[in-house]
Amino acid sequence: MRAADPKRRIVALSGDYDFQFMVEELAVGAQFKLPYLHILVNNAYLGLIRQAQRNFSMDYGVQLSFENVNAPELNEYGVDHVKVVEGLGCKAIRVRRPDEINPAIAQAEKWMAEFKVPVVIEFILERITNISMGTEIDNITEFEELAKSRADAPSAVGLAKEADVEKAREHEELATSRA
Ligand SMILES: Cc1ncc(C[n+]2csc(CCOP(=O)(O)OP(=O)(O)O)c2C)c(N)n1
Ligand SMILES: [Mg+2]
Repeated sequence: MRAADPKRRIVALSGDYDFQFMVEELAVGAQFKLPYLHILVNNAYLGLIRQAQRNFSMDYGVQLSFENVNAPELNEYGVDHVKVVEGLGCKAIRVRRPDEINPAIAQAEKWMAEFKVPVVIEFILERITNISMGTEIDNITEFEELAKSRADAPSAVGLAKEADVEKAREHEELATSRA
């Protein structure tokens, strides 16, 4: 895409596993100077497959986590994607907190302009979350209670301002009372 359109902003999005099985493509981006922004959402899991296995009470062969002897600071998130990306001639930044996102994007844009290579921003996510899904937009299954307060999802919603959470709760109550 970048080769065909040298100007437009390009953003790719992948999970950690689909990133790992196409990772060699990054070297091609470095080789031919094809800058784009790649967002990598890392839950150290084949998350969708883990969720599908719940019906069989299984959590088998879908974990990507392990203690990386070269990178203990990853806290058992396994592959050190930043080092892999750098090894392939590209640039990478790891983000753990929402307030790091905007500075990371600004840094990525600088690097793309300067080095003309792909830049990966890795977001470290919670390892286990169940995605809402269904056959129709009005037939969505929630696999767990909606997170309504900090206590429900301390590492996610807990980072939102309490006022925003309150607003979301009011909105939901209104929608329920209309239904
Ligand atoms: C080429 C290919 N191989 C295998 C699959 C089957 N598959 C669907 S989702 C998935 C796991 C993806 O894991 P990850 O990228 O970490 O995303 P997550 O579900 O954790 O967000 C796999 C292997 C596929 N869709 N395409
Ligand atoms: Mg994953």
